Amino acid sequence: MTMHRIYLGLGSNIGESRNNIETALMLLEKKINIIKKSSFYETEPVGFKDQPWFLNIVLEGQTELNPFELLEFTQSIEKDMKRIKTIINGPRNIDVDILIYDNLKIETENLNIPHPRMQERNFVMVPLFEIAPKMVIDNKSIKEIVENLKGEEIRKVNK
Ligand code: PH2
Ligand code: MG
Ligand code: MG
Repeated sequence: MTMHRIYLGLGSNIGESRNNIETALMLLEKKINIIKKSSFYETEPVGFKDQPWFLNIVLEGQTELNPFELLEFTQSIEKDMKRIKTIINGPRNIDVDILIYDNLKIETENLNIPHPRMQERNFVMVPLFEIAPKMVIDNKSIKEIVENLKGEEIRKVNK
């Protein structure tokens, strides 16, 4: 019964985004022991620009699920929440992404860990830095990665 250390990123920009993320957190707790949660952040859309800003958070958790079971679980939550998704990088009511799973590297068609684009994304790296300021990713300190981010705007929500 080994516990695995995971980091997930959650996002929403359709409907009541705050409620959507809170609902997803509640559902995730069925199989994930949530250890840390970042603040909520309002974030400028990345990729497809002509859409509302997102609300994003990152969490650290522990789970017994293997990576593929975890993917199935996170996707079942998106399905249960009747995920509305239009185009790639477009608007969605809920998105749950696996960022990190132990020190594992996985490259398959459906699952890539660590999340391949996370290092460039303010909406992932800034909340991740908040909850894991000592983290090292690809031999770089997260502090260094965050200090060198360009790009999209991100604002911490004060509540
Ligand atoms: N998710 C995407 C594409 N673009 N932009 C922001 N700000 N936040 C997101 O969560 C996000 C995005 C694809 O999942
Ligand atoms: Mg995503
Ligand atoms: Mg996703």
